[in-house]
Amino acid sequence: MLSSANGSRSPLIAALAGLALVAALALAAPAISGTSLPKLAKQVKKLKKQVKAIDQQEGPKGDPGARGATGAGGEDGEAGPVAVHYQVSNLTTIPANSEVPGLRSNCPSGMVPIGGGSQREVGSLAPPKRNEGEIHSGPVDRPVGDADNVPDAWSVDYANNTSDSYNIQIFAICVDPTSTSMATG
Ligand SMILES: [Ca+2]
Repeated sequence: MLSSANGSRSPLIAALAGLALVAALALAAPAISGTSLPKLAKQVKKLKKQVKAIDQQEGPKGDPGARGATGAGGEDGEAGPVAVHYQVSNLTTIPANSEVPGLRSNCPSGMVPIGGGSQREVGSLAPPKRNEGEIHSGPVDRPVGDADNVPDAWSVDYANNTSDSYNIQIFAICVDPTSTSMATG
């Protein structure tokens, strides 16, 4: 430690200064015996050496520095595969001149619908007429207010204002999501 090194150094410097003074006086005053000068010079030299050694002493290791700033985020990884599943309901008959609400196609457990709709049975009356079709089509949470509060099925309300009955199917395009969330407003 610097302070303790300085603490050890101070008395030595004081001694060195004292010896230097005595040596100077000895040189200036012939009354002081000349035979003591080499001895004094030797002591001064020795003390100088000790002072130098103290100066060269390494202090104790300092405290660790503050932690550096967080580095930039890494690049995004490649997109993983997306599991897509088409769920098609059984055929439902839409009677002539009727409206049928709540036709559904339910995604497999754990999957969520990202699209859907209705399709007429292949080979049934075609082409579709203007006065028939979906009144409403969209994702629904079934049962309403379940634990995840995220849609599980595709729902269609269908109207057939023609004089013919025919069959339709509801389809849902389902995916296995990495995460889901729901917000309103
Ligand atoms: Ca749900």
